[in-house]
This record gives sequence, C-alpha cells and structure tokens, in this order.
Amino acid sequence: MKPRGRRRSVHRRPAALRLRVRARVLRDSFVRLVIVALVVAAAAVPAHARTVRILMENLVLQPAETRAKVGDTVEWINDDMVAHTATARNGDFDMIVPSKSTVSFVLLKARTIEYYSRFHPIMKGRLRISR
Ligand SMILES: [Cu+2]
Repeated sequence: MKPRGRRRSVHRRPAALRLRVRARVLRDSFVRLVIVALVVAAAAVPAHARTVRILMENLVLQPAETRAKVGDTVEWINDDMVAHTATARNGDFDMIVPSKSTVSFVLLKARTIEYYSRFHPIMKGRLRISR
C-alpha cells in the first residue's frame, strides 16, 4: 500500500503565509483609507471650481472688478516689464507678481476684497466672491 502523503489542512496556513496575508490586509486597508481621504478632499472642492484670469497690463488691471465663487482660483497675469503685487486691503493676500509671470490664489471665503499693487497704488481691483 502506498503511504499517504501528509495532507495539509486548508484552514492551517504556514506561519510565513499567514504573515504575508496579514501584511496584505494591512496594506489594503491603508489603500482604502487613502482613497477615502482623497474622496473627502475632493468633496471639499466645489464641483464648479474654475479659474478666473486678471491681466496686469500697462499698469491697469483687466478686469478691474471680478466675480468668482468660493473654491475658484484667481490668476494674475503680469504682462508688464515691471513687477506688481496683488495686495488685499483686508490682509487676505499679498503676493508679488513678477514681470511676465502668473501668480494664483484659491478663494476660500465669500466676501468682497479690494486689492491693489503696492508698487503702483493706482492699480486697483475688486474681487466679489460668493458661495
Ligand atoms: Cu504694480
């Protein structure tokens, strides 16, 4: 009679395999956690978020008055040969916009912001941010 080979129970895995399985479970739950975090982060950004562009040209802001929504990004595009700033009178932002450069800012609060260029205070603009 042929000796029967030792059969390993299906339910008893070798220790090394058990550890590997546990590591995979941990990794999978971490991946799931990261995905949940990304979904939550995406939900915090309004679906309508867009970019509004404001040109700085010949010491003039175009348009001088801009309407935007919370979550939108404002881009100041400086086409001049000199640097400007986008400086909010309420202190929300104060950014240097170098010559031939673009600087952007994400609008997080509904409010109206008056801003200007510290280097050329005649450059005045207004951002009307709504929900
Ligand atoms: Cu300026």
